[in-house]
Amino acid sequence: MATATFGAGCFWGVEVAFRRVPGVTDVTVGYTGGEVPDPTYKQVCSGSTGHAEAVQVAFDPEQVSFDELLEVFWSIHDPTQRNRQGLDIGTQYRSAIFCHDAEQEAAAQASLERIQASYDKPVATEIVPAGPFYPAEEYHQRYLEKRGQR
Ligand code: MHO
Repeated sequence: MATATFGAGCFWGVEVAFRRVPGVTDVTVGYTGGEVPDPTYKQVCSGSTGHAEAVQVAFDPEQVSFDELLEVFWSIHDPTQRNRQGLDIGTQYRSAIFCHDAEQEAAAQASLERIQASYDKPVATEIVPAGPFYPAEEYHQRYLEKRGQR
C-alpha cells in the first residue's frame, strides 16, 4: 500500500472524490503542512495554525498510479485559486501536494507543468514534502456520506 496526501479546499468533498477511485483503499481527512501539533478544526479554521485541510489517500499502486491520483486532484478543484477554493477563503484551503518521496515530488512537478498549459493564470499549487498528518475529528470523516450527500 502507498500513501498520497493532497490539499484541495474543504476536505469533505475531496474525500468523497478520492473514495470513488478504484484502487483507493481508504481516505482520512485531516490537517497538515502547519506547525501546531494535534490542531482542532476550530484552530485550523482560524487560519493561524499554518495547516491545510487535506486528505490522506491509501492506495494500491498495482491498481491505481500516483499519476492517476494527480489527475483526480487537478480535476476536482481550481488550482489557480491561491489560498482559497470558491467561497472558502484562507491558507487552510490552499492547493497542495504533500509528497511522501522523491518520486512523488518529481511526478507532481511534471504533472503541474503539464496542467499549467491548460490555464492562463499561474497554478498556485504548492508541492512540498509531507510532514506530520493529524487526522481531523471523527465527525469530519465521511462527513457528506453520513449526511446522505455524495
Ligand atoms: N464553507 C464550509 C467549509 C467547511 S470545510 C470542512 C462550511 O463551513 O460549511 O472547511
